Amino acid sequence: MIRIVAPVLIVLAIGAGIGLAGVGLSQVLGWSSALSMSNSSTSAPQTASVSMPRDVGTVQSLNFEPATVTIAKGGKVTWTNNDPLAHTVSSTSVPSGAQSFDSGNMAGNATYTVTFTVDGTYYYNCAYHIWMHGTVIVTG
Ligand SMILES: [Cu+2]
Repeated sequence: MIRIVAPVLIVLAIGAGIGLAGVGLSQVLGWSSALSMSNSSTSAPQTASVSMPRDVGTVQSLNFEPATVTIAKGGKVTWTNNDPLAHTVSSTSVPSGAQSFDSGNMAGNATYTVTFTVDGTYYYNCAYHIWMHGTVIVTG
């Protein structure tokens, strides 16, 4: 019996060693992917585009698209009204020291661009349609 058990124990020991090596490898891989994730989130784009999609003036499940954008400080956001109905881009809350903004009436196909020089979170809505509201996040 002893002569049979000994090789089995050796096989188990080798298997455990490979298992430990595998855990070590996955920890290294997990660490490197965490690093690449933090790298990719450090720089926001300089520009973003937001659409008022067709029918957003009547279909309340629609909204500015995308409703939230993130840009770098000094960057620009351009809104395009792709709906036949008129809309506005009107700030409702801006960071301390930042200027409020209001596009006024935007007919179909109109565009409106704002340059953001103060970092922080800006909230805006459409003055005509209470379900239309968006957010601009400006990173420092
Ligand atoms: Cu609107």
